[in-house]
Amino acid sequence: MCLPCKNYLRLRSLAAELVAISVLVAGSSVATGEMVPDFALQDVNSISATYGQLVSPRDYLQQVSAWYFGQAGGGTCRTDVGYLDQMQRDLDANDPEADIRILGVNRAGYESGSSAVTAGRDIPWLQDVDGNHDGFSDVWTSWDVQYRDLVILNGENEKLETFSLVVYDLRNPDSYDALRKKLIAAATVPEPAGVTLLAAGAAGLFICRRRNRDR
Ligand SMILES: [Ca+2]
Repeated sequence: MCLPCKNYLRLRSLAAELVAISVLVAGSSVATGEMVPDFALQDVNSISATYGQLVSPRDYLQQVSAWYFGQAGGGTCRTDVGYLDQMQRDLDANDPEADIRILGVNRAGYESGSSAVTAGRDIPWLQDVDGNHDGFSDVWTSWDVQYRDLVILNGENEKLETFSLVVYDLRNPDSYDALRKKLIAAATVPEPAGVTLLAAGAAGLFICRRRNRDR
């Protein structure tokens, strides 16, 4: 084979390797606004409505959902799940129209602590696995999350943001309120473009007027 041909084949092989590497790197993180990778994990919380079923984020399309990543066994995780369970009850009771769902994903290797973490709490608790035996929890890897991250998704399963309970511990009422407001905001449909709401007097009447009508 001629030298230019060998060089061409070598370059083509190198390009293919670079593409493969870039796909691996891209697959290891989820950017804001990007649809999260799908999965199907078993709900191991015996008092959850989906106990024993395989649960997927695609089950929550058309709803805002929030996914907590914990390690069952420690008191911190049990405390977090307690506050998230309280948040779910709070939202269901006071803002049912928002239809927000909160779930937990337990890191592979922490299976033995699940019963303690979920005792008395009925949010789904999904058990992650290490199916490819690389030593890392599969969904934790594909969603690129850290311990105590809460990933908020919109109704298209696109990531809105990651709310870290390490930074915003829910034992602090300000953190609890901040998360609650974020979830409600995520579930609130914005006004159509070009339309404004104008307060009309003390009666609290609102008039909807097109922004450019009087221009
Ligand atoms: Ca793995």
